[in-house]
Amino acid sequence: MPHSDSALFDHVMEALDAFQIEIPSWGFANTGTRFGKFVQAAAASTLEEKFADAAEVNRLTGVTPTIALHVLWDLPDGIDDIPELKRLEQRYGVKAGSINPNLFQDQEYKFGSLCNPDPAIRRQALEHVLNSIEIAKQTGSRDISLWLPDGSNYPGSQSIRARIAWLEEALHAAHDALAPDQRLLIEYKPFEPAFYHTDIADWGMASHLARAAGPQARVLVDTGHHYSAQNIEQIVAWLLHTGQLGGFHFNDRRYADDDLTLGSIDPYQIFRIFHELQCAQSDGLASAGVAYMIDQSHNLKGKIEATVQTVVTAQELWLKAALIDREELTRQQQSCGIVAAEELFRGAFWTDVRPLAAAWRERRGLAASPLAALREGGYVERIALQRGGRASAVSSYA
Ligand code: AFD
Ligand code: MN
Ligand code: MN
Repeated sequence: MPHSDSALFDHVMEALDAFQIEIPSWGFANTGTRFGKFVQAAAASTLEEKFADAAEVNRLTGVTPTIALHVLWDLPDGIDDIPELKRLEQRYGVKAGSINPNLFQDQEYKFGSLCNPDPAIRRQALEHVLNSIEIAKQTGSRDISLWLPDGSNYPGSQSIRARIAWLEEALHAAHDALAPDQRLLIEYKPFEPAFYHTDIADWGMASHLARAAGPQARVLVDTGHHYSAQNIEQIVAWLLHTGQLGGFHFNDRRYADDDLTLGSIDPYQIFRIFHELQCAQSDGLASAGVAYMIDQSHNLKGKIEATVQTVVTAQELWLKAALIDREELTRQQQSCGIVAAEELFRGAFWTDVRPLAAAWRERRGLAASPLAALREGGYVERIALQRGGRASAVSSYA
């Protein structure tokens, strides 16, 4: 950790230069909970509107050049939609990022997709994943981000081990279809929509499945997919150590997979995760390929405001982690200086980095406060009018 002010300032600038994060197309559209949704006048409903919103976030923040796409929602005609996608990339200066297959909404998947007892449905689900991989080849996307909702609701209603075997077979077939530079990111989630067992419920299951699938498979850590007592940064450290960390879906949670905006409930946890990542980077561990992605659906907040807020928070927490004096921390860890070590964490975490982040932005010709610039620019009001003020909208700035 440099100690002169100028060296520290350069260190901080470099830390923020190194940080980019991907935004989800579904974060701009009307979504909700299983109890319904509150529509917003400014919500995006076409792929072009999602690209326009993503471009506005990138214009303001400067660190979100890619947008995660959901195959059925964004590219319903599959590769036939690619020419339009390429036009939107050109027009809005944002590129397609990770490709997300959808194995959770078709009626055939009621008893599972890749883990369905019916081999015909398993085949249908695998075909969808293979199509998604083909789409990713056409969009030039490195990552296929696979979340499996499969599971069961009642004890005894399914064979857990039979489903493991089907899953190993399917993921191996999917892996074999990858291009040499592509990766299959296997996401885990303890429960929901299944409420008795979920076939990929924790990082250990995802880790095994990634190994069984092949060398281009990795584990995807969604920060909302953990029980409240779990130590996520320890999971991250293990996946970094074993070379299996593919990336993140960032969000925050109070109770379950709440998809709240990153850092809104437990910012210290994200700070600790970022510390593990930065340690790994400085130790030369191959963490450069780790995908930082946001996975949030804003049920009440204004969609674009919540996305800008999330990106700014992520930058601030990344910057806080960069302020930890890791050389001194190692010395304190070696000598079991418990309080001294913790104070290095706490000192960095409690530093108000907003002036440093503002200085970084101004050096790059960006607004010091992207959130204020969004409000002053009137973008949300304009699109609310253009998009026809659909239904009775909750205020954009609720
Ligand atoms: C839901 C799932 C999972 C998935 C996301 C996008 O819980 O996190 O990654 O939808 O498909 O949040
Ligand atoms: Mn996710
Ligand atoms: Mn989720």
